[in-house]
Amino acid sequence: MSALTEDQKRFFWENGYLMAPGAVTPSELAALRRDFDAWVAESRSRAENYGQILDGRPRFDLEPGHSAAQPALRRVNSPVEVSQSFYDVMAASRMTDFVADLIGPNVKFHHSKINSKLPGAATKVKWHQDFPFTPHTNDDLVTALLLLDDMTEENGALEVLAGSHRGELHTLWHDGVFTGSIDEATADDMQRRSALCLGPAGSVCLMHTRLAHGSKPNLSKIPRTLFICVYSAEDAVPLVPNPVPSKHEGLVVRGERTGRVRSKDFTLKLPQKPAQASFFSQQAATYDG
Ligand SMILES: O=C(O)CCC(=O)C(=O)O
Repeated sequence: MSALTEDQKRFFWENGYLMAPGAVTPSELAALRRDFDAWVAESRSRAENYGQILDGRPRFDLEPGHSAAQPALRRVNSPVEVSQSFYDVMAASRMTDFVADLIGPNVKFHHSKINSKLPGAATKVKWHQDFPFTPHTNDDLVTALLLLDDMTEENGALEVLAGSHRGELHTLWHDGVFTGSIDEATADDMQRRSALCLGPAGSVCLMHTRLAHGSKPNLSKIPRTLFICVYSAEDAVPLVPNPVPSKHEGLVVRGERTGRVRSKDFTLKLPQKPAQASFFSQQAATYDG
C-alpha cells in the first residue's frame, strides 16, 4: 500500500518537491533530538572542526564565530554511522516509505548529513541543485530533508523554485572555481519566485535532485535542524565519489538489488569534492556578506 496519496505524488512530480507530515513517529523524533542535543552540548567544548568520517574529513563542522556560549554546529556529516536512531530512521521509517513511493520500488541509500542553524548562527545556503554535486547515471534521486524542529519563515526555512527540476542543470562552476552555487543573477531571480517550505517537526520535505533551492540565516530564537538523507533508484549508479562517504552507501532500503544500470542523457561538468568538512566552505568562497 502507498504511504503517499496520488495527489501528493502528482504534486511532487509537477513541482519537484513535497512537504509531507508524519515522516517519523514521536518517539523516533525524540530519539533523534536527544542525540543531536548531545552533539550540540559536546560542541561547546570545541574550538575547531572535529571527529572523522570515512575519508578522514571532520564529522562535526563549526560555523566561524562558534563559541561555548553561542554554539554554531552547522553540520554533522554521516550521523547514521554514529547514532542508531539516525540509522534506523534512514533505513526503515515512514520517510523511507515516502521515498519508495516516488522512486521505488527499489531504493538505495547514498549519503546523509545534518544541517543545523542554531539561533544567532549566520549559516545560509546559496541556491543550487543537488544533482551536479552527486551526478548519477539517471536522475531518480530524492533528497529527504526531515524537520527536527518546526521550520518557519523566521528560522531560515528551505526555499525552493517549484518546477525547476524540469528545467536546465545550472553550472556550479564560475571562473574556473567550483563554488557549489548557481550564479548570482540567476539565484536572485530564483529567490524572487521562490516558495517557502514550512511545517512542524516530524515532517519531511521530499525534494527532486534537480530542484533549485537555498535558505537564509536563522533570525529567530528557535533552532532549525534538518536531517538530510539522499536516496536513489537502485539502478542509478554514482558518477563521482560520494561527497559524504558512508559505510552504508548503496544499502538497499526498499525493494531489491537488481544489479542493473539505467542511464539518461545529460551533460554537466563534474563537481569538486569539498576539501574541508562540508560544501559550506565551498560556498563561502563566493559569500557576498
Ligand atoms: O539546509 C538547508 O537549508 C538546505 C539543504 C540543502 O541545500 C541540501 O540538502 O542540498
